[in-house]
Amino acid sequence: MKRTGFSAPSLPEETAGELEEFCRLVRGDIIRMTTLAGSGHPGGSMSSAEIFALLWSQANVDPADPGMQGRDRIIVSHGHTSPGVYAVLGRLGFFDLHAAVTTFRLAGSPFEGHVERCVPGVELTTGNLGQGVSAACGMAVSDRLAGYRNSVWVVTGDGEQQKGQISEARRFATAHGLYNLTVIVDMNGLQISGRTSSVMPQNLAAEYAADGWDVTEVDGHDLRALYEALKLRPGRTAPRAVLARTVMGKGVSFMENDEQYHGRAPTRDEASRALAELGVTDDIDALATERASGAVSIPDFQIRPACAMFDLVGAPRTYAPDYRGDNRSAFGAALMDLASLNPDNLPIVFDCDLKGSVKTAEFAKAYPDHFFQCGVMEHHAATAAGAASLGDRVVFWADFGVFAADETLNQHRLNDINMTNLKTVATHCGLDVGPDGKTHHCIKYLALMSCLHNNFTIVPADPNQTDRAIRYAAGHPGNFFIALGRSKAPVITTEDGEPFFGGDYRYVHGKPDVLRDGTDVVIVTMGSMCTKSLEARAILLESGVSASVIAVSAPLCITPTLPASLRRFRLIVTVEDHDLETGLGARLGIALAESGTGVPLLRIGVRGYGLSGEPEDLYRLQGLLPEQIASKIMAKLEAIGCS
Ligand SMILES: Cc1ncc(C[n+]2csc(CCOP(=O)(O)OP(=O)(O)O)c2C)c(N)n1
Repeated sequence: MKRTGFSAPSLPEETAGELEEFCRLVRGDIIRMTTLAGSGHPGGSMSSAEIFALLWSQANVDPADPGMQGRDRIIVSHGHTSPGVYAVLGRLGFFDLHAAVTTFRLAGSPFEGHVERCVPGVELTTGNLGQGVSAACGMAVSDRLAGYRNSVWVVTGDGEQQKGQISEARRFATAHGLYNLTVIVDMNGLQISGRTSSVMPQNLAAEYAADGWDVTEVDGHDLRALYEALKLRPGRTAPRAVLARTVMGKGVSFMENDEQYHGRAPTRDEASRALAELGVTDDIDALATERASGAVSIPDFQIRPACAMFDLVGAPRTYAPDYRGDNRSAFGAALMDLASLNPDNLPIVFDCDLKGSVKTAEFAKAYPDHFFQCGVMEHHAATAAGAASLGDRVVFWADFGVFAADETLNQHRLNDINMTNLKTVATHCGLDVGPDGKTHHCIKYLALMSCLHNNFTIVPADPNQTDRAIRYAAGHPGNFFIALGRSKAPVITTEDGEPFFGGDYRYVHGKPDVLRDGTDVVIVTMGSMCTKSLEARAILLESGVSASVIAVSAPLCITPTLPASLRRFRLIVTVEDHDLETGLGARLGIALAESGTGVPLLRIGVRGYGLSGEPEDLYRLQGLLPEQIASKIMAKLEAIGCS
């Protein structure tokens, strides 16, 4: 089939004929796949068939080299239409179609119920609706900065358009001039609960136009008309929305316009009738036998984790003991160092209207082309920044903790599943935020980040460790979440008065740092509580109690060596500016129980929501000041008969 790259003035007639036949077969594949699996989403797959077929057959993509540099990006946001996607990709030679048909939704198969990024030709795993347009924006951003002159295509459902994040993405695309972006909405008019117009009325043409997009309406089953709507138009001055009128279940009379086929597979009998209507051979029984035999061949597709990183992260800065600054400023300074060390491969930075507070303002001023203002659109920012990191770039997103974690967990989760490479810098974590009050106290970020499987969470203790942690994240692949406070963070020193995390100290993820050694009690702590714990240690010493203080910068990465090293103490204490039930103490408690340490544990942390007030006052209310920590430890020692 001839590939035009959408640059021919019209779809060549021969190709149009071939594609019509192609779509008939694709519909047969969708029926066979879903009936064999006994589940899936045939209705939307069949309404999107022409859109998928036209995009993957005509766009600048190569089945023999799906990861080709500078390729067009095709993102399927309504990921439940995976049968349609797999049928089109298989038929175009991205992989063996037979494997997709026989193993769709079979445990162990990469052909999962929603599109998966490990499958050749699929740019992004999707399924939780509403994120594809944001992801497309992120890819458009990183591809533009890489100098590619490609197109970015997104296909979405019309019910999906109800999701608010899509309106965020629309505004971002216009604001940042992403004119190579085309969103194609499969307007089949149905969703799970019936007609889209009655589930939630919407005027998509007006909404897209209001946000500055070019809007075209077209018959989504007419390949020639669809091509005309999608073809390249040099000199575009707006992103483009193509509202494609389609029919759910298109091609099979009894499935057409019936919402039950949104998410129900045809029965065996229905499948026979459907295949007969389509003129496709009914081989389902033979395929079912093959599927049940356990002898089906399952392709071993592996997801390619995004892995851009800087070789040059530079010499760390050392902040002297008398330095009075906050960790977020240390982040801003390290970011500027990284940028000046990598002028040809600058980091990309996303912001949500907080650049002054999160200390990316200097970067924004120096490198405006690499700085992406998202306004108050955190859901969009999280997805777009994650997707931008799939484009071989080091990407930072800095925001307040409550927005960088609590507000956007779902987006982080999709990034995590896609194995993106996003460095999220969450400032304003903990009660340390102070007077803004409880809505702004991010006190459960460890609980939230522990929902992810491929994430590195770092809680630096002071500006020196922050500097090194930022450089570490920029020099290592993977999603990072770096939790910083708001207040000035004293430089932590050795007993000799030298910066503890200065000089030759290098950040190693998961390695606890023994700030002070002692014999009776060990205080395991993190972030802003390191200083408070050191002060508590001094108070304890006056009462004759010798305490170790250990800083755990990676509280979600507690290795067995830590509990083993704590056996020698009479009491283990955790101190954290974080929710007591879900933080460091809880994590360490599990590790201690699993290792059979048998040493009593005292957890000190935040209980419930904080109030509005100066951090020191909020800490006092929660019993987190040094003298309070010390007296809780003394009381506990007495209770366990160790005073
Ligand atoms: C965030 C999110 N909410 C809910 C769902 C469950 N869900 C899956 S498909 C769907 C309806 C989508 O309708 P539409 O986009 O029109 O797709 P179509 O019915 O045409 O396939 C819903 C609510 C989901 N996958 N993601």
